[in-house]
Amino acid sequence: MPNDTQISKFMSLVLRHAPQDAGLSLGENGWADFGALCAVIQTKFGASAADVLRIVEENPKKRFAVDGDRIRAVQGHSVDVNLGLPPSVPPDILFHGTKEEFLPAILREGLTSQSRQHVHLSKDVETALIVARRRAGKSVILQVDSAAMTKDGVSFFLSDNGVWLTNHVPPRYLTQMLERELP
Ligand code: HQG
Repeated sequence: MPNDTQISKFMSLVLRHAPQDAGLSLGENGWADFGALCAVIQTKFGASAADVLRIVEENPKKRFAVDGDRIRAVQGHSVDVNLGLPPSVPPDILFHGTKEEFLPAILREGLTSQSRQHVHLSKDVETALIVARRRAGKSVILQVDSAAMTKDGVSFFLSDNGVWLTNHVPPRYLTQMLERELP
């Protein structure tokens, strides 16, 4: 029986970071050939195309999208892809969950995309806390004044799974939330 989490992690690796590891390439807007990916997964994990479709469907964060004979990760890429998302107007405030150890650099340079293509922002504190808690150490939540950024002409993009993306958040738009403000 294939392990869904292992397969999902492999799909994230291939569709976001290293398509060449599976002998695949990402085409326009990050789409890859669904059949070719399934063939690799069949060999590596013994899982069928139906398993892959189920994993896409059941993925708790809806990380993947299938469209006919193609599949892509909806966000989180490190490889240079243009997802083709139109700019969207975000809620007035967005949130970013991170670790205390990154704060000095963040308050100096702002939020930068690091190894990914975008800075990832959450629509609520709860989601931002989940993002922050993926890593060990003290979690910190930053409020992002997305209304002011929008007013200043900065573009935001909404991924298909509800993550807000932008290129850079300069420090002047960031406010650290106090512990007592957190849920
Ligand atoms: C930090 C998961 C130093 C940033 C989540 C973060 C998300 C800085 C880390 C998605 C910095 C980058 C993305 C600066 C930012 N100096 N550190 N100037 N600017 N950082 O993983 O937001 O499960 O690339 O705070 O749910 O943690 O993969 O970004 O701690 O949506 O689908 O550098 O990944 O989704 O880490 O997470 P990441 P992230 P998936």
